[in-house]
Amino acid sequence: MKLFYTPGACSLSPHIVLRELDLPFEIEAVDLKTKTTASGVDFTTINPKGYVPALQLDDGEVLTEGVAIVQYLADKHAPGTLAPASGTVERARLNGHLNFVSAELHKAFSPLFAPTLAPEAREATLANLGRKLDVVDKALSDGRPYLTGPDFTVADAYLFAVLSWSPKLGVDLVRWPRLGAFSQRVVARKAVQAAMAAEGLPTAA
Ligand SMILES: N[C@@H](CCC(=O)N[C@@H](CS)C(=O)NCC(=O)O)C(=O)O
Repeated sequence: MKLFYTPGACSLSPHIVLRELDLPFEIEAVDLKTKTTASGVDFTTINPKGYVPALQLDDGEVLTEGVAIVQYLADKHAPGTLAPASGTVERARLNGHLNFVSAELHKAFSPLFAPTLAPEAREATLANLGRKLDVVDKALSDGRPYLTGPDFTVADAYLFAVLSWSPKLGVDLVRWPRLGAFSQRVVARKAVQAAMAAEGLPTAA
């Protein structure tokens, strides 16, 4: 398998999952500006949508969409470990978290990546993002270490990847101490350290 990724992007989520599952895989970086892979291939020939992550399977099949990739990996390689069994209420809850991180939280961060964001637009973006952060912060209440309870799941890998953008984008997580503690907890995991090191990222949460 080969994961197409960009350092520190949302592709960090499947990267963490591949390492949590201790699977054999390669990684290849993608320049998102030029849409070119490190080996010089036009990335849009691999993922016509032009974004990471993309996972190329050993038979050449390419999977896209982070939430689909992480569920495929968990279900195929360690059923019931990083994702509860399909058809259970627990799995439906996990899907709810994955969908919230993808459709709500990830996309609430996105405008902040624009190099020129007017101050009023930034303020509105931060207010919207704050409401989404309130939701995940609440999900971690009652001493719950991870989104679905005591066990790390694929949703935590994705939440961690998205939260890791906060310092760079000037989002201070001090208002959400549970999210800061969550990031510290996740970054301490061996697989997360290995994924971040492989992407050339600093491992301080
Ligand atoms: N719906 C996609 C979104 C992926 C996405 O937003 N990727 C970003 C990096 S975090 C990207 O590659 N952006 C470059 C672009 O869209 O041109 C998924 O969840 O996999």
